Amino acid sequence: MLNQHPEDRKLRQVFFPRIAVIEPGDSVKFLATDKGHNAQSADDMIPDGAEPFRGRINEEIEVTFDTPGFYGYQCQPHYAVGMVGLIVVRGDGMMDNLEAAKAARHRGKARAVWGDIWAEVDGMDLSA
Ligand SMILES: [Cu+2]
Repeated sequence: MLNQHPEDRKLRQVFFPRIAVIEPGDSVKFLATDKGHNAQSADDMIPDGAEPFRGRINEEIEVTFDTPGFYGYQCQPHYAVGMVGLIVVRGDGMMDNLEAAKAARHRGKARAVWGDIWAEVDGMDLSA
């Protein structure tokens, strides 16, 4: 959770990296490197049966991901300026919620950032 992108200083309020590809059972720790941010799963952007997560501001939460699929998340205070990210958990059934996650509606700059993220995902080889 950063106030400024480490490689493009014009970009403010970012998760870096904003896409993480992991395996079932892996954990992700959201580091409060800069203050004033949180990480929480986005409504309608996690697989069926997966647990939503929600950290408090400045809280470093560690989340274990067991269900394959696409998990959108965001910083609550900076959602509208596009502070969002994606975790991809590979494995059987991982593609089941891709279209639903892509179909989630967004506002503000989050809409453009999600467009960029999905374009990046479309160009990735996610097979094992
Ligand atoms: Cu933030």
